Amino acid sequence: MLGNDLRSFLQEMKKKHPSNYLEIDKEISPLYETTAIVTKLEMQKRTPILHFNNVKDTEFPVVVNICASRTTVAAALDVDKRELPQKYRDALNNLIKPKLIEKGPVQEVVHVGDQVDILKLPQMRYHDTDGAAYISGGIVMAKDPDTGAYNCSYDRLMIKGSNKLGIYMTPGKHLSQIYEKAEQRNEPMELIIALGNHPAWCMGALFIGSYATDERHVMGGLMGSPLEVVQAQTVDLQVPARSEMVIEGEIPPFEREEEGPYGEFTGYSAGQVRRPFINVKAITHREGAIFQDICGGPHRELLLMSTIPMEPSILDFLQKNIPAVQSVRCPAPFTLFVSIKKTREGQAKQVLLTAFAADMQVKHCVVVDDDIDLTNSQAVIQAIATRAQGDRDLFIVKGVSHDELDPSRPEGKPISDKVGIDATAKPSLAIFADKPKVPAEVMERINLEDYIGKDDEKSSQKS
Ligand SMILES: Cc1cc2nc3c(=O)[nH]c(=O)nc-3n(C[C@H](O)[C@H](O)[C@H](O)COP(=O)(O)O)c2cc1C
Ligand SMILES: [Mn+2]
Repeated sequence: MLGNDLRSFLQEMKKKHPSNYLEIDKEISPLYETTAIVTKLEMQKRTPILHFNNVKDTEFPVVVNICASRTTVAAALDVDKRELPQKYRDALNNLIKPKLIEKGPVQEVVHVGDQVDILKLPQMRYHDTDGAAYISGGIVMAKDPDTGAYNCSYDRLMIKGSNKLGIYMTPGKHLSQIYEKAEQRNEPMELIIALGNHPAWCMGALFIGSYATDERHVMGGLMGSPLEVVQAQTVDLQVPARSEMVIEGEIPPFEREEEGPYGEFTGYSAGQVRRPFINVKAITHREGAIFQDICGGPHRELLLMSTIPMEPSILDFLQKNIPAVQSVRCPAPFTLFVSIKKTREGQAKQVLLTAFAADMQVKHCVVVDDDIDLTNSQAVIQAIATRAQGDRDLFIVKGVSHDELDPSRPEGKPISDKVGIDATAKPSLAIFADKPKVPAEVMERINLEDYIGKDDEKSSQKS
């Protein structure tokens, strides 16, 4: 692992991968300006870590794009980017519990009660439709009131005042399930928000899978050593000892306030709705804390943070059930491609049903044979065109519980139709229509240079 917390990781990146790490001393406003820089770089297909040393109206420097490139995340975990999915699967099969220690740097500075002031943190606004400044780069941790098992997730936090945050918990996801249990007991749900985390912790927090799995164990698995934690100051929870900053608080039961609007990963703005909110009880941080931010909306970091953990988790789940599954890819929100080495009739439909069970976010799923390269979306579309028939190979399950952020959902209902497409060759790839090819002997014999000369700029021009 590169470094053992965010700041040591950044130091190592500066030394070893300077082209992927830009430090900016010029003053920048948190009002849309960092998003403008991220957006302009994305237009050039660049996603370096950006470390803004001088952010208007706050003492805290801001880092964004910590997980915005596979190369950076792979470097953080000390693997090549091609080994990243396997590294994640290995972690899932080697979970490591956190280790409670006495003291941690995250509590070098402690603000409790009246000293709490969220308005002193960077007030990040990403897009013109955002209704307020938001904190979007924090890992929210809470525990099940029955079992004590922790859950980790990223949840957008709307700054509502010096000690109050709005929160968006997707109905059906684990944090909302814990909150429902707290409400059934008429109790507040305590939580902590860890900000400024090593990429291994970020990736672990986003594990997709069973409610019972404590994502901190996945973080341990990714690091190959336990996540160190200390006791929080004001709530009965543990906090990561080496995070840059922690916010502690609780969500009262049954109370609601307006939250939103907010530009989301779908590329659309989610509207204002009455939702639960957090009363903040403490903010603790390291000396010279770095504020980690993730650009809200459809930016590279958010997409990658979701897909890097999602693909190996779904692949692991599918292969444990159906070994014929070869690989998976999430090319866009709510969309999954799966490739299989088909061994039985109807197997692709079995894979589709299993994929819908693997994660609530899977809305459209396409299964192809393993001769199709899933990183080539054009090849998948071609397989649908040439190997599928709508009547035989497409099925729809209507009205399934789904992410309410899908702007095409029926008005006011967090449901969606699940669409499965079996785009495998029938009855099997081996006896499907012949694929024309130039005979191997001719391919070998013909030397391109003998006919068209050296591959200069003119001859390689794309049509
Ligand atoms: C940057 C980022 C922001 C996110 N914001 C939210 C959010 O506001 N609300 C939410 O429910 N999920 C959000 N998610 C998705 C969840 O964090 C993610 O699905 C997580 O794995 C859910 O945890 P669970 O499986 O334990 O329920 C976000 C993800 C990322 C990467
Ligand atoms: Mn969970």
